[in-house]
Amino acid sequence: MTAELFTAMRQSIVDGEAGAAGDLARQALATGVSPLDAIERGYVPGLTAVGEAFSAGDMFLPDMMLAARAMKAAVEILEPALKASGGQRQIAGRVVIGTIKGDIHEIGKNMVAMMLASAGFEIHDLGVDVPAERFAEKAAEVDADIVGVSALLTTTMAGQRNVVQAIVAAGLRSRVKIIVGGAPATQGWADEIGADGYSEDGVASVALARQLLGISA
Ligand code: B12
Repeated sequence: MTAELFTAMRQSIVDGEAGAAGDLARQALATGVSPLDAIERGYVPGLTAVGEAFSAGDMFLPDMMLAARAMKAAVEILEPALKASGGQRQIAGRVVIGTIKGDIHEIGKNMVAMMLASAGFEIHDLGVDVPAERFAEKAAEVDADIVGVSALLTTTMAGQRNVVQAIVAAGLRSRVKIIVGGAPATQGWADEIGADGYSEDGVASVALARQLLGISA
């Protein structure tokens, strides 16, 4: 039963069991469950639960680290299938993406990068803890169409504004679209800092990137 599989996936993240998370990912692939469904309906709810338990003081940093490790183990197994499901290989546009300085959360950023890659975008992933100027430098170097900035902390999201400013300062603003995301970001925040868009997950990021570049679906 798929519902049971999703419940087990969620639990493997809550328990921080990388082995179990990986086994369930293999099981999903073997039984034809879509890798995207496995991530979004199975594993991500586990991370959400861990975040809530952390806020409530019922879980601690080591638990969150184990949960993240289990998530990575699952994503590693699902990634090839996720990428293969993308189909067409024509380059839809070049994207520079990274997590802003001071912030090392990478799971969501990696998922957005993966989804964009599977939709045909060329991805230049700067990793985590990336200074604002680095986004602008890389955008100039690869002639990026889109710069994506992830921030998961209320204390680091201000850095997304710095990226907008760095791109303006580099004289690139008219040819680069800037998108932001991460749990604290909203459309209102994107508007406030002068970004071109916000999206809440990987699938919506693909739609947003296509829309900004005028590519019909
Ligand atoms: C896993 C995790 C960690 C792991 C990260 C491991 C890793 N390699 O990434 C570790 C253990 C390292 C960690 C550390 C910390 N964490 Co933490 N962490 C989380 C947790 C549980 C899950 C995050 C996650 O991966 N979610 C799953 C992904 C798929 O979702 P997502 O990241 O939101 O991404 C999606 C969208 O946001 C969007 N998106 C994301 N990026 C982008 C970018 C673009 C361009 C676009 C368009 C869209 C987009 O699409 C993604 C895919 O659907 C969250 C809780 C939560 N519910 O968010 C806390 C959470 C983010 N952490 C928190 C905190 C406090 C910390 C620490 C400060 C704890 C500490 N005391 O040290 C440190 C900070 C370290 C640092 N300097 O960055 C708080 C933040 C509170 C706040 N409001 O600021 C949270 C919310 C937990 C909580 N409820 O208190 N954490």
